[in-house]
Amino acid sequence: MKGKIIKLTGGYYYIKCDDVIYETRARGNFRHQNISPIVGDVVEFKYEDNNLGYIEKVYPRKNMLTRPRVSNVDVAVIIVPVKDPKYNLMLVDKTIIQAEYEGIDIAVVINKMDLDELEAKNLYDIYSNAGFKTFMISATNKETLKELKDFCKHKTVALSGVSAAGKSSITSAILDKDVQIGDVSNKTRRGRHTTRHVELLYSHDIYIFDTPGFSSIDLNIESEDLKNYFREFNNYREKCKFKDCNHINEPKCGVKEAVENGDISKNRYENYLLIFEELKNKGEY
Ligand SMILES: Nc1nc2c(ncn2[C@@H]2O[C@H](COP(=O)(O)OP(=O)(O)OP(=O)(O)O)[C@@H](O)[C@H]2O)c(=O)[nH]1
Ligand SMILES: [Mg+2]
Ligand SMILES: [Zn+2]
Repeated sequence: MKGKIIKLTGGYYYIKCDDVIYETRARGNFRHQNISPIVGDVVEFKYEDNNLGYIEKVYPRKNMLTRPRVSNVDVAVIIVPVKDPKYNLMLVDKTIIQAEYEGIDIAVVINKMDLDELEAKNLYDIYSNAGFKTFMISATNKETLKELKDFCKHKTVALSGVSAAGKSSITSAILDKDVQIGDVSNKTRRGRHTTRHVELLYSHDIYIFDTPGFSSIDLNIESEDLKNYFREFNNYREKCKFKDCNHINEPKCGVKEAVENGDISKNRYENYLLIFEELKNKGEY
């Protein structure tokens, strides 16, 4: 039988085939093939009554993300909370880089706009000016979700963001489903890591990967390649004097000029510099 893995917990894979969910295990020999099935994979599996099923084969993946660990994604949607917890744009930019690297479409969702509208608009401007499809919403207010819901139609959407960014709230509101939602610690203003496993949830025409929050991401790219994953640089790099300009210390740099003119967000550019240093130092060890 052929189906799609929608959940993985405790060594069991839950596979959706038509409208039935089968509980299965991966066969041991997957280890030798250096492939382990992940949520989102389309697989071939055997299932006999009263017996646990087995996954026999993983079909080729269209793409995959490492954080969150999912495959066959149409769009990576990065959830950025305005407040409670405060956004972490370094993490947002790294998540974007990973998706750019994998060639996956990206959208940015500024959530919890009810908590600080001015700040929400500020964040919205950074990411929409950089060239991303950007939404400004309150997951707790359905009225603000219409546009995002329309965008998700007929797609498989992978949500990511820190704990309490609102991933499960958004999943629940868009799919009209009960999903476990956490809260924010009074003391630290951070989330409690309520969602523990990746799960692919769906209604008839939308698939959403609800995923656990994460607060760090390890990029496996060369510092010299980093500039290719900041899409807004593309509009200005022709003005750079050097063809292989990294837009850092080089003279006559179109990107730096655009930052000074306010055409490229300072915030994004500063994160570029920090991530570049990080990748360079990593390469040296
Ligand atoms: N004020 C406000 N609170 C929100 C909004 N969206 C989510 N929350 C609250 O934020 C808290 C965390 O929401 P979740 O949906 O559980 O967050 P999550 O991203 O799934 O978190 P993890 O599963 O821990 O990664 C809950 O108390 C939500 O009610 C919003 O737009 N406005
Ligand atoms: Mg959650
Ligand atoms: Zn340059």
